[in-house]
Amino acid sequence: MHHKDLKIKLPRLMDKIQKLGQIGALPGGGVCRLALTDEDKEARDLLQQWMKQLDLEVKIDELGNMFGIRSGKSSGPLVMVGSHLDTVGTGGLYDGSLGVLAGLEIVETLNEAGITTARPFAVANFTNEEGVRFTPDMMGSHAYSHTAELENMLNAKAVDGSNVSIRTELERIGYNGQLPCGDLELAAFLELHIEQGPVLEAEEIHIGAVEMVQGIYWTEYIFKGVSNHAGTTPMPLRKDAGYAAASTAQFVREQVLKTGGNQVGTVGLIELSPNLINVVAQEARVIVDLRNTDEGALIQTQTALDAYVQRISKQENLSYQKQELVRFPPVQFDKSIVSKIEERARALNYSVKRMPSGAGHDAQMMARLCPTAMIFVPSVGGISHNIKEFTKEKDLERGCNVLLQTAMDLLNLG
Ligand code: HGY
Ligand code: MN
Ligand code: MN
Repeated sequence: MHHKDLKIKLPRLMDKIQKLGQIGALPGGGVCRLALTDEDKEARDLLQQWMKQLDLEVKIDELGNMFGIRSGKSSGPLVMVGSHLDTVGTGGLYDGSLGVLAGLEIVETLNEAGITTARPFAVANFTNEEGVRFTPDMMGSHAYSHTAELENMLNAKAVDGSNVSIRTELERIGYNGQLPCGDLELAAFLELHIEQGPVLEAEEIHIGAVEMVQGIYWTEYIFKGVSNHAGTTPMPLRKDAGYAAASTAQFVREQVLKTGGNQVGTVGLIELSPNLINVVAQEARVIVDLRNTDEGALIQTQTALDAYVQRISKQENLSYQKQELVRFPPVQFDKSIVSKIEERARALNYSVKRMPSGAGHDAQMMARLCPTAMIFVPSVGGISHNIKEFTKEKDLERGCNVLLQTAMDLLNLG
């Protein structure tokens, strides 16, 4: 059978999505599987079980990245598909999970068809893609692609100030593997992912052939003032860290709108201390997420923000600390694979459009290592990082079929 007639089995894929979605399930729907928590361990254990049932060789590397390997006729560089099983605290069933489970579905489809591919095939689950419990995000693929020092990643401390690190949590859940990080030689990497934005749905297009991922900057500022009585302290005498944090969030919005174009900016985390109604905050922690497809404009926006933080600190008689948590430049995907995705989508009579990714993904790290590209499927209402995240089954099927066809093209080069 020529691989163009191969199709995945949607009920089998949906069954895995539903089963995995029970791990870390939130009472009102959605999931919470923060990196290296018990819920992440449970999901990893289930993935290992599925990989072994499919006769994949399971390998786990020093950063807990997981790989299920299916041998090919040659033992050379392998074609890898994958994504992540960790989620944000208000996650959905599809962000990350789809890319990993679609890889397993491809293996089942090939096994059923009795196909041995020229190149070996791997399905990957990367550690801590979301970066919400430990920064930076895309951590596992970041170290895999040798763009981050493994030791620095292992020493990363939890954002919530609890005294746990990636290293101690990997040991605790038993995923501190032996495989050197980045050891598997790759011929190509593909990631199927929900769009997490409104474009495909709005334009009624089935498939996104993703050309690039925008640059991402995460910066932490900690303002230090003096806590004081909210009633008795005259305004000119206050050293109010809370005010500096709030005005920084206001500045981010104003500056982002001034930059225009594709610039976006978010202040999703503000923590005040002591965080009490009638106490002027002595300390305020703000983490700012800036993104842009245009690196020059992103740097300009970040520079303006740093200057503002300096000004407001001086004006309010505060000191402050700054930490650069993430500095990921925009990444272009492999043009020939993007064209292949377009071609395969059209051959399956799916509509397809080239587009950038607003969200960060493991593929943006892997693109520095080997020819890489991504496939998007529509998100209903453009919603993600929200328990209401939803993608229609037909769209999941389309995305998985395009992944299968594109992977087969790459697997049979040899
Ligand atoms: O931050 C991101 O875009 C990704 O979800 N980690
Ligand atoms: Mn994701
Ligand atoms: Mn995400």
